[in-house]
Amino acid sequence: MKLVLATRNLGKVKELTAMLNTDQQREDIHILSLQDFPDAPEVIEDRDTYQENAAKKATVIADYTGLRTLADDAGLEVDALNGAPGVHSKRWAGDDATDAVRIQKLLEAIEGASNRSARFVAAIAIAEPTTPNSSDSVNRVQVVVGKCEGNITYTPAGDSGFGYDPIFVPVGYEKTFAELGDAIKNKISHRSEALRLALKLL
Ligand code: ITT
Repeated sequence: MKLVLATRNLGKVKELTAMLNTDQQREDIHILSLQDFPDAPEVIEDRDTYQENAAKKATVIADYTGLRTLADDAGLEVDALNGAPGVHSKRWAGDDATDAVRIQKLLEAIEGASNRSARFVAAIAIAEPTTPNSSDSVNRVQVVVGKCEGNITYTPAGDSGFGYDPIFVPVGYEKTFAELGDAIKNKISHRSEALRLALKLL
């Protein structure tokens, strides 16, 4: 079965591929990514929820490729910021911000906060392409959600993973995702929980 990963985030491609190949042992799935479709349209993430953004990305790319497509929309919810940056995690610090800039802005925003609890949330959508004679768009996309609770550190540590991984310590651990490395992150992360649920749909 062919499955397109509708993401331009290479950190996500790496994690999803590793989880599908090793942890979930889905050798039956032939993984393609947007690198295989360089002219695929850019999908604007303008919805209010992770679920809606993931569904939008998956359906647009499924229709473009004509193949079953998986999309992931994720974010970090910080309690001291009432859940921000949340669904706006990518653009929160400006369109062209780097991971380092996003991290710095977050650490400054919660400087002095005693409650540093937070969670990663990931929605994964799986969409089927529209078939020429079908008007049934109701059931062609399914969405699941995974979460991972943790706390924000005072300084970044570690260099594996991507995004906010250097400042997020998952509950039950004393190191950041970026220090713990891919093998542990891929077992306990928001994305791994969502992927486990998503694979039940395939
Ligand atoms: P695609 O839409 O192309 O998939 P993206 O980078 O725009 O990639 P998201 O909108 O889903 O991805 O994620 C928004 C940001 O949230 C992302 O750029 C990271 O900074 C952060 N993020 C998401 N998942 C993360 C993870 O597992 N670890 C650390 N940061 C993460």
